Order: sequence, then structure tokens, then C-alpha cells
Amino acid sequence: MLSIPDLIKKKRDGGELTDQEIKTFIDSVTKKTIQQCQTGAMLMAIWQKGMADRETQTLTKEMMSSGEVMSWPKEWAGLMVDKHSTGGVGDKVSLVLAPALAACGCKVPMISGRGLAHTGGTLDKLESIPGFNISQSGAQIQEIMSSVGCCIVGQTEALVPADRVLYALRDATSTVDSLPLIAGSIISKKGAESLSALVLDVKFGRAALYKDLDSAKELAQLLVSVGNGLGMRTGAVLSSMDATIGRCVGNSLEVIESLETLKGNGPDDLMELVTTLGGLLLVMTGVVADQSEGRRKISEAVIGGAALSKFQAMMERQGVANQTARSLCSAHTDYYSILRRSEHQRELEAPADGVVQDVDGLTLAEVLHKLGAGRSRAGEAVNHSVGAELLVSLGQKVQKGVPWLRLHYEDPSPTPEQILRLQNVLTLGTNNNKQTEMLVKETLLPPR
Ligand code: IUR
Repeated sequence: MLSIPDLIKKKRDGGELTDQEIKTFIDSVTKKTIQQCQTGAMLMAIWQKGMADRETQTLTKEMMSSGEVMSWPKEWAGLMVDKHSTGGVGDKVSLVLAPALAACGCKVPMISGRGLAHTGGTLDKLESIPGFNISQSGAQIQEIMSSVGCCIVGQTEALVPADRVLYALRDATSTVDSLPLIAGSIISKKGAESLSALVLDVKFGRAALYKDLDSAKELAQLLVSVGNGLGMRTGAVLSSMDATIGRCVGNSLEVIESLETLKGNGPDDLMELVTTLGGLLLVMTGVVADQSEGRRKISEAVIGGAALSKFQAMMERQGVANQTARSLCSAHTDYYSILRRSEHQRELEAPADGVVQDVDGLTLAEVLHKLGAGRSRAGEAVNHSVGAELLVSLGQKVQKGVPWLRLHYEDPSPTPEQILRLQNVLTLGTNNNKQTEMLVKETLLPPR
């Protein structure tokens, strides 16, 4: 049996680790018998030399087995589903998709994350709702799944402990952007949810982890192959992430936009993502025969209000007072009587007449992050009320002086430089052709 330094050397020199050697590495990480510097060195060796598909598959399986693997009642077999997004600006898809899938008869034990850097986290968004409790035990999750059909919760201590250690060290050793390490991290956690089907929203573009379609596709193919290798039907969509998803960015504002979507007033791009991802899951679980039927079923669940009822029930089960949940879901609610509104708002005006050609979602998110909407380190607090509403859409004709962005801020106030950066988020031009490009560029289905 090779020692840990020998394993590091083997990988460093470009060798392929055996299944047993990968197991030894992950076991020593979980049991904390390995020194941190050795784990860091192994991560860097993996970052530099990569892993063969078999190694990535074994790494993922061993990470998944490092902790508790959830189990579900037999009668839910085939219905357990979830989705993962590689992170976007204004990405509130989970808040609409989870209840829509539950309304279609699926079981959705959605384990989500918090925002880091410029991407927002689903848990932070939900925590802007007074009382919403993302910490639920395994037994509570079972109960919510049984009574409602969906929950959105944080990762428990018991789930994939190896990832907790590796993820923190990847951050500290500049090894986050390694395909096998990303695949191991994402898929091991979904594997531990014991899913029947998983859909991945892999983003590409200015505000995404991978900027170009080809690299995003490489990641998507690896995630799909590793997910299927673990026995989950896994598919992926490649969707562009240049502007924002919907018109609101920031935790409370995104909850409001999600609720409006669940009341049938959602923006087209958000609905496109929700119906595409949901439709794919319905195909993979066999609830429908094809993608267009899946899309239609999800769309009906949203437009017809069934998904809103599920969201209300989920809020109630996860700690929100019944009166509050009911009020948030009523037709003409005053959201700000429940969600905190920022102390200040400021509208930015269009500098000239023109047609909206581009909205730079990354710059917008970076400025909002500095104003307190996001966090730079795990554990930091976020200000739920900070955010922005886009008041125009791509292809829209605007006149000089018309407000195009409403900024919601508190302390700190935006500096003149930040206002300048925000002004540069909007690009006006003369091209009158309304942009109707679809967000979803490609779909990868699991092998039959
Ligand atoms: N999300 C995860 O859960 N793991 C990762 O490695 C990345 C995002 I990047």
C-alpha cells in the first residue's frame, strides 16, 4: 500500500491512481488522518495532471460515501429529483422549479448553497423571508417531502463531510477550477440525496464560471457522465449567462420576482429556464414522454397556481408563520409589509436615446456585492435588502433621462466610481431588432 506522500508523487508525476488509492486518500481526508499540507498538495497535483474519467468516477463515489447517504420510502422510487446550477446573476430558478416539480408529482429534496463572490445563493434568498428555516434534520426533510413534496434546505453536517474539507482547501490553494474536483464536489452531494434524476444548468458567458460554450460543455459532459455513473439519470442544459436572469438581483428582490413568477407574471427568460429544466426532469423520471409535454406540464403548474400553493406549504413547513406565507402568496400583497425594503433607492437614467443592446450582469453583480448583497468569505452576513431592479429589457427603445435601473442600498452608499461602473452596465445602440435569442443553447440527455 502506498503512503500518502507516494500517492501525491504518483499523481504529481502524471500517474493514474487506482480505486483503492483514491479510497485511501478520501478516507484519510474524512478521518482527518492526513495533514492539510498533504491534502493541498494532492489537490494541486490533481489540478495540474487532471484525472482519467474512471478516477473522477471513483473520487465522486468515495466522496459521496464519506458521510450519510439519504434513503427514501420505496413508493417514491423513480420520483426523487433535483437540479444544480453552476451559478448565475439573478438566478432564482430553484424557487420556482422546486414547487413546480412537486406540483407535477415529483419529490424534490433540494439541498442548496449560499452565495459566494458575485453569484447569489438560494438559501440567502429564502432567508430574506422572516422565519424561513433552512436547517432541517433528515427526519424533518422526510416529513416535508411527504406532506408537501419539496423542500429547500442547507447541507447537514453528516452529508459528504469530505467535500467540506476539500472545498475549503480548494479555495485556499487556488484549485477550485479543476474539472474532476468540481465534478466530485457537485455530484457527490447530489448522489448523497439518492436521486432518481438530476438536471444540471451549466452556464457559460460573461457572468459564468466558464466563459465560453466549449469549456462549459466539457464540464457538462463530465457531470452528466459521472452522475449517470452513480446511477442517477443525469442530463444537462447549457445556458448563457451574460445579463441577468429576470429583472431583479439581490435577495429580497429575487424572492419578490419568484413569487410574481409563481403568480403567473414571470419574465420570459426565467420561465424558459424553469420549463426547460423541469421538462427535462419530467422526461427523465418518465412522468411524460417528451420534452415539449414536460415543458407544458411545468408551465401549467406555474401559470395555474399549483406551484404557488406548494411554495406556500413549503414556507409554512419550514418555519414561516401561516399568516405571513398566506399574505406573500396572495394576489395583491404589499411585499414590503413583510420583506425588508432597503432604506434608500436611487434610479439611474439613460444617458441618451437608444435601443438596449446589452446589460452587463457581471459588473452589476460585482457592485451589488460590494454594497452588501453578497459575501466574500463563507460565514459572512449579507444584507438581504440590497439589490437592483432592471427597468428595461434587451431590445427596448429608451429615451434619454428615462430610469433604467433602480438601486436598493443602505450602508455603504455607492461611491461615485461605483455609480460610474453601474452606468456602464447599460449599452445603448441603434440596432432595432429585438433580441429574441434563447438562453438555452444545448441539451445533453442521459444515455438510454
Ligand atoms: N459548487 C459545488 O458544490 N462545488 C464546486 O466545486 C463548485 C460549485 I465550483
